[in-house]
Amino acid sequence: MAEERSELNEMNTTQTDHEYGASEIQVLEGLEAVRKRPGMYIGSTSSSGLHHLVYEIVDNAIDEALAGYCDHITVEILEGDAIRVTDNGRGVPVDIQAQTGRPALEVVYTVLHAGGKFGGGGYKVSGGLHGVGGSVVNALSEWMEVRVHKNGQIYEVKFSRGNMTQEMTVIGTTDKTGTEVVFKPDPEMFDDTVYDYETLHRRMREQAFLNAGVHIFIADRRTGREAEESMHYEGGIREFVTFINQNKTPLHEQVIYMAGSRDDSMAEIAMQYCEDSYNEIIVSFANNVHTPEGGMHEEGLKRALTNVLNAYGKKAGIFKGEEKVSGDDCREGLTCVISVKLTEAQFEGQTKAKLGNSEMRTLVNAVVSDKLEQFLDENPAVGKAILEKALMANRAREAARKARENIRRKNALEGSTLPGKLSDCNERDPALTEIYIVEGDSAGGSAKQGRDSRFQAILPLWGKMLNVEKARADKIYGNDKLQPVITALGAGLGEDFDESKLRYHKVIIMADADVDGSHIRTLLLTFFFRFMRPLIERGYVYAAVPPLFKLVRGKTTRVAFSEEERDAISKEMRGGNPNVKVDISRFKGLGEMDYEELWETTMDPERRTLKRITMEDAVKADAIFNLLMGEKVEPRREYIERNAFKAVNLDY
Ligand code: TSJ
Repeated sequence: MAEERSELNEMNTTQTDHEYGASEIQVLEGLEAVRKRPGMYIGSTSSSGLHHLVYEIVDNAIDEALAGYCDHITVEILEGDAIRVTDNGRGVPVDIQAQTGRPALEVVYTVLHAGGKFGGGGYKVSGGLHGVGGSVVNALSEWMEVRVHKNGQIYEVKFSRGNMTQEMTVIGTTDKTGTEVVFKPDPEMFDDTVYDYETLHRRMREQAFLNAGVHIFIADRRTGREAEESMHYEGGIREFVTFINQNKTPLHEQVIYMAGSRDDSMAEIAMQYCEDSYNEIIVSFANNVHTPEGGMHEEGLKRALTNVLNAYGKKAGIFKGEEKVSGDDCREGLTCVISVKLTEAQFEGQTKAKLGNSEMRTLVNAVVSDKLEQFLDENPAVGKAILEKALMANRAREAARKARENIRRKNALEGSTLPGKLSDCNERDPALTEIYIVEGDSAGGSAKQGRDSRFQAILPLWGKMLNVEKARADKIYGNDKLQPVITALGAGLGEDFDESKLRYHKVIIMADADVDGSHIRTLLLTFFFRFMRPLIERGYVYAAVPPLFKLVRGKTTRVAFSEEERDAISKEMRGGNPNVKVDISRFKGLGEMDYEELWETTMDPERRTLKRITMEDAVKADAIFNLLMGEKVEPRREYIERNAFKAVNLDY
């Protein structure tokens, strides 16, 4: 029977007059569709899609935890970049389903959207971006094995590229219950099949914060990369806030926690202000899915926060006369995590990362209005500190506006002069021009010599950049490191940003693949994200991708952008003869390349690679920046050192 089924899975779809039932044809079409258009199911076939496979599987275990049957989840990266996910839940059901006549365990992996269709007892709230499950991962895996511990027995089923290669078989006995899934992503379906431990670790930590009490263990078992981490937070999103604020000084010790529910939905909010931050960090989730573009739950929070703080300022006699504070004032220095759970989440926006359900605005607004007022009444010292901070923000914003007006007036009188360090290009049409923002003096020199001055401008940056976190808009306006960037781009910043004045339609960050380079990239991206966001939203910002290796054989020189490419080129240059000598060296930085090399590998539009910066990249940079820019210096150093190498690909 197993063989017949795999034959069925491979048969041509036109062959319909067959002895198998219609439901099985459905099975075939389902998984073929996934392999034909994988992007529809997992977003993309890049690294992000590859990691998405793991989230899809883990989401099932999280569902089991939310249903109250599981409290330990293990995620392992195995040798060869296979993934194993194990939980101690009830185990996927193994009984025969009436509709298909097959064990549920087989159906889960062969029918699209089969997950959650049976049983029906669980409260299904978790779910990946696209709400698909084990069958999609199965379809995109070179092989996959599932073992279920249940009823004292171990059941096993195996697949290859979505086709069942071993039907459900009892392979032993057990005294435990749970589900184990092992899969190897199909190299035919993905650009790259190497997993990044930090990416998975970050996501699992997030899930551990969002699902208080669940133990999540993650391990990298690949030789030379061994790592592991155990995560478990009884405090849930309260501890998430503490984690985000770890390098900052809280304005009040206790994290404010608010929760409430209505019908089938619930909302939890945790927040804390920091005295040494002027930045707003709101991290929101719907059904455990991150919503970096915000949405209705964030709107509910903002509305309630502004109303409650204004009412309290008046009531507690903190405001003088007609004083009041704006929404922005109320969020300066705020770190807030919102998590809502609802039955039919609607994800909207460009990246489907924005929550559209308006009932969540009502719910979060109600919870915060009610609980925050109560908290402030019970903790007047905290109330006073928060209101005073908001008032300070209000005054600073006034001062900043005046400073901006002064500068505008000055510019109108004198005409704005371009920065002295800028080597501008000849072309004037922004659609045809690009600017390289280059780290370091020597690299700046080579870039200037190597460029095509008809359309490429160079702006070198050096020295430590301003700590954007601590600086308000007024300080940034006058800062001598960022000022040249602002004037060279010519479009202003903040509320005054005017895209039509942008002087270059490609803004290219060119920095080394080392710690300092990643620092500069993070700073610039964070700066653009906070003060020139349309620049990123409209796709004007790029990262240059300099090569990592240089290979020389006699008079022939080639470069490689990765270790894999280096090895391939080296083999090619030797032409199969191991005795041929190819000299391989590593570029330690941009400064080591002469101007011709820099032009050929990194700047020539015909030959270079540019990576367009997405909002997702910028959001990540912003988050890293927050982590890096706290008061305490040591954790920051360690963090940069640990991640410096990865920052090469902006893969934070
Ligand atoms: F993705 C997946 F399907 F492969 C998968 C599912 C992967 C992993 C790691 C875990 C799971 C999973 C599924 N863990 N626990 C469950 N539970 C059920 O499927 C289940 C068990 C019992 C009942 C019941 O009503 O008795 C219902 C369900 C949905």
